[in-house]
Amino acid sequence: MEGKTLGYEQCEQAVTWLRDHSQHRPSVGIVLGSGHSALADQVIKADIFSYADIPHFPRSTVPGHVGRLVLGELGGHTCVVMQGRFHMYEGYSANTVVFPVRVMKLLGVHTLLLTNAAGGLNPEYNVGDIMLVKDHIFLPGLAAHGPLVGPNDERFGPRFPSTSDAYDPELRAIARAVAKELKFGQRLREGVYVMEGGPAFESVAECRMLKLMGGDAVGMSTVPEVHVARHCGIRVFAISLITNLAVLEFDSPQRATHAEVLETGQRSAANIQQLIINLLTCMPPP
Ligand code: 6GU
Repeated sequence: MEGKTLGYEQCEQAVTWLRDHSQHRPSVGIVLGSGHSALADQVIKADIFSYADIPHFPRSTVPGHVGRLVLGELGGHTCVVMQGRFHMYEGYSANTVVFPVRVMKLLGVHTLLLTNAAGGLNPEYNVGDIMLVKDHIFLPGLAAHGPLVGPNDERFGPRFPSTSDAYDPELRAIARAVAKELKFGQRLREGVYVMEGGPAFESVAECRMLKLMGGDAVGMSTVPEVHVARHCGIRVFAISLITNLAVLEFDSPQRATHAEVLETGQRSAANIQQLIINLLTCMPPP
C-alpha cells in the first residue's frame, strides 16, 4: 500500500500547476472507466496532460486506462476529464485514489459524472445494458477502508457526511429522458452498484451474496470518488456499463475476464458517449 498522504496542500499545488498550464476553468468533472476513454477525444479546445506531469498525481497501471487529464469543452460545459482512474486494487490507498476528485473541487468543479464497467448481478440485466447508479454498497468503506478514514480536513467537508442522497435524482431524471430520446429502451436500467476491492472477480458464492444483499451490479471502482465528492459538496451522477454477467451458478463454464470487459466497453462506447454528451447538454447548473 502506498503510504504518502495527499492532503489539501498537495491538491492546491496540482491546481496551481493546472491553472498555469491551461486557460480552462472547469465546472464539471468526468471520470471515465475501463474502455470508455474515447469520450475524452470528443473534448474541444482540449488541453491534454499526462498524469506523470501533474504534481502529486498517481500513475494508471491498468490496461484500458490511458492516464491523461483532459481540460476543455464538452456538451456546452467546461470539463476536466480523467481518461483512466485509480483503483484500490492497484495498491493505492483510498486517499490516493480520490486525490484527483479533490483537485477537481479546488479547480471549481460542482458536478461529477463517473462511468464504470460492472458485472450484472440482477438476472434481468443483459450485457450492454447501461445502469444509472441510484445507490451503492461500499464493501471496503463499511470496513473502514474508505477515503474519509483518518483525520478530517474541515476545508473539504464534515467529519460525518451523509451518503443517503449521493446520486442526484434530478440528473438521473434527465438521463432517463435522454436515454428515451436515444431509444435505449430496456437497455437503460437503474440500480444498486456494489463496490468490492478486487482485483479478483467474485466467486459464485460471493456473487450470490451480493445479489441477496440488494446489489444489481458489481465492480471495483467509483464509490471512493463518490464519497469524497459528496463530502466536499459536489453533485454526483454515475453509470455502469454491464460488460458481463456475474457467474451465479456453481460449476458454470462462464468466466469473467478483463478482455470481455474491454470488448463490451468498446462495443457500447458510442451509447455511453452519447448519453453523457446529451446529459451535459441538458444539464442545468446545480
Ligand atoms: Cl463480474 N466483478 C467485478 N468486481 N468487477 C467487474 C465485473 C465483475 N465485471 C466488470 N467489472
